[in-house]
Amino acid sequence: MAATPEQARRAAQLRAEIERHNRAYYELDAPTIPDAEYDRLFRELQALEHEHPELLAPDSPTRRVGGAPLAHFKPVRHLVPMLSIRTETDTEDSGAFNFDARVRRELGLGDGDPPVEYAAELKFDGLAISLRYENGILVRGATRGDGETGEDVTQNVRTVRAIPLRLLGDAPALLEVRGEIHMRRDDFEAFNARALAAGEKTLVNPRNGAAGSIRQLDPAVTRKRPLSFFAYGIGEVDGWTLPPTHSALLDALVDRGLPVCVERMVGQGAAALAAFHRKVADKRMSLPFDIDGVVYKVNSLALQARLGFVSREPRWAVAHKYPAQEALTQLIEIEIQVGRTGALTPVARLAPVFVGGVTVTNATLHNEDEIRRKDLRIGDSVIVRRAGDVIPEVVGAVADRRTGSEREFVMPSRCPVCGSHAVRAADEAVTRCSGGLFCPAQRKQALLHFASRRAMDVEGLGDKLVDQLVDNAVVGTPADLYKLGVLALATLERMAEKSASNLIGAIEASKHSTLARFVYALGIRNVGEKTARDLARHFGSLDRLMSADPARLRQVPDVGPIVASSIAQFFAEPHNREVIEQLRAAGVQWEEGAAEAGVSGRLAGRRFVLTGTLPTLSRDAAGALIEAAGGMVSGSVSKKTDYVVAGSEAGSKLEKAQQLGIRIVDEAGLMALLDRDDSGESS
Ligand code: 5U1
Repeated sequence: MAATPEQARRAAQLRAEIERHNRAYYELDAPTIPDAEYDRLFRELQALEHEHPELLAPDSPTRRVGGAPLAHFKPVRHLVPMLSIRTETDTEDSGAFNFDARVRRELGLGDGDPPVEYAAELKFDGLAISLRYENGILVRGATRGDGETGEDVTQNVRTVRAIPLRLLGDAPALLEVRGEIHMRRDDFEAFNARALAAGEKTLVNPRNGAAGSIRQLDPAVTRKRPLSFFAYGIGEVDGWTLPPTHSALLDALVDRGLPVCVERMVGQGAAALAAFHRKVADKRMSLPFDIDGVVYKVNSLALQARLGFVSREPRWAVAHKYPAQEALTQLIEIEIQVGRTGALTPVARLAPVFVGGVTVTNATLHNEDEIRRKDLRIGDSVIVRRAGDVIPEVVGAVADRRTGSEREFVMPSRCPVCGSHAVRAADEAVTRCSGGLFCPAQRKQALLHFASRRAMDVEGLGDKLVDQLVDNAVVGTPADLYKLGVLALATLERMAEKSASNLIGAIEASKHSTLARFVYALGIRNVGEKTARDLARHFGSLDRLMSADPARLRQVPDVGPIVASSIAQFFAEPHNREVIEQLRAAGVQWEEGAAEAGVSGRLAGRRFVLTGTLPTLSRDAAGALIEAAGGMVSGSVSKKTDYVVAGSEAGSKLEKAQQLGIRIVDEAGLMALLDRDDSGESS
């Protein structure tokens, strides 16, 4: 059934409204309706067109979905060539002055003549495109190609919502609009975040994102890419009297609904251009899209015609570039840096490359997941980016350049500084050195924390002194503090004898502490003051705490799996245990108590060793029962052992217990002990 006039009117109204929203979004950067409402209008139009195909106008926004994939792009001849632009790389003002001098010479202007009027714009970092509008309708989109012949990318161009499918107002018979397709940085980041979450390939940078998207044979792929567009010139025109200046031409394009960037100006002479170059340089980083320079153009179209071209470059325009923000170099090695907190950070060692105005030789790679995500291999050709004052970043690898000799990066299992185990918590991206008390990279941090007021409270041991003590190799670990003498301190800069003896006094005083403070002072990751207090209260003794496995640690209120494994890893590291032993040997002490559960527990303070297979209880279950009653379970038999619980096939531990005359019980005996404490010896 044919559409009613009312339906035809509604379709036209929807087309206009949807395109108005597109313009508001892409030209003015000011969305006028929520996405859901936009989608509702779009679906309404789609339904009308589906029911009445005669309503499907060539400029309908529903055509933005594109057609079937192509086998290849058809060539398109540009009757008005798409020219390239001469580049001034001189980063100083001279770029503008050189250009002005050339223009004045070509125009035969002398010193007494008035300044030339120029238009200045941004040079977008994207892909040049030519859009052909016939009687106001977009009929073709073409890439620049070699300037004479480009590729027909109409299907893809139609999917770009920033490009109007129909011009506003009275349309010339023919108007070719030239401009740049680009990708905003926020769109690029959002796209990559979504791609990452979906396990899909990410885009290397906004420019490659834009160029790669337009050259996709399947428009369905292009449609999913968030592309934007700015017009900056024209090609073939028919049926339109051109305005007298370039700036007025751009205004006329705006009137016809084309997005033109608002960052542009008209000024007289070179000084105005140089000022624009500097102003844009200052705001370059805060622009929502990448630019690689600014463009200066003689504003008068008549003067442009007089100046003409030289080897495909107009004499009336120049691009005044900024230092490149990206460069290609080689990833020579990935090394590990250990931070003050023990984080192992992979760092890219790069073949020196000039980028963003400086020579870059290193860039942080953050963590091993980041290396996997970017699929970086040692030996790769990589793109390095340095935007403004931002730390250089390795954007990605150029996989095409691989030779096969590249190596995968493997995170080391030991800290490269101290050799302690490197561990990565299940929920963390960062790998850390577990030798917090011992590792030279963490020394200063460890000492400052150890000496801090709420830890061991060594008054007078601040940043500067710790720097000196560590830098002069006077102190390595907290245990070394207790070996310090006035003489060693007096060798330090600005250390008077009085302050030295005050410090020695403070160190001496700190020997008498509490278990909670000491545990906190160890600087175990995820163990703050409260957790340290809870641990001290629960275990009552450092030995009990040090021998507790994660399951046992989790019995402490508020200690979850992450904290428990931090603690267990810390005490599992022999380097840390050594320093703790040295601290105790130096006289650091506190009053120990019974384990919390053991206050009323029958096995408080008793040491057990489990060996062999018990008839009903697993080792873990038996251990948990002992510990719940305040006892301790250790792995080896010594004179300090009170009981050995032996099951079937008990081996050397049982023999040793017999040799040492330690009481041996079986499972039934253990159960009796749990009831009666002191009895239950097996015969
Ligand atoms: N803004 C702007 N970019 N851009 C690039 N204008 C402009 N003009 C160009 C190019 C290649 O060429 C014309 C000067 C022909």
